Amino acid sequence: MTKTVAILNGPNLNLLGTREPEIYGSETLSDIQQLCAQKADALGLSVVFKQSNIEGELVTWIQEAKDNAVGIIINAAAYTHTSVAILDALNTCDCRIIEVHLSNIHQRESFRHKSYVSRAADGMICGLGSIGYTLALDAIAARLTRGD
Ligand code: CA2
Repeated sequence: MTKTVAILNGPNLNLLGTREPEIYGSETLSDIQQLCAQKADALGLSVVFKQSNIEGELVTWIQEAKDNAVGIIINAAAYTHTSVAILDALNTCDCRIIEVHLSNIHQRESFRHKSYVSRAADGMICGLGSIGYTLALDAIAARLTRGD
């Protein structure tokens, strides 16, 4: 059976491509979803790609991924910097967790420098735009191949 990676996106990422291209690039979230689907296909993985503006919905999806996915790629957007609920949910998961941000959060306002998600993530990729998502898929595939 094909192994599934859950790619979860937080608030306002549905607006990608409509504003602030200098920070987030000009691709839409649907463009990123397509990139991820192509990459996953090449790696022999399947992806579930979701976005929500609601913190609790993201928590529910993390709980679902805990039982169904071999990895979680998460861009929790602004909840990255605030959400203990998302951290607690991630901490229940045994699968690989990669945190992704389109922008380099460390070059931005100081309130973006703290990430609750990072405390649960195996690794974090930021500042590389949409490529960060495909690199995260590569990282999960490599670790599955190595068996660790
Ligand atoms: O760089 C990232 O991927 C972020 O997770 C994006 C979040 C931000 O709060 C994080 O600090 C870093 C914001 C997503 C909002 O995206 C928009 C896209 C277009 C127009 C308005 C917002």
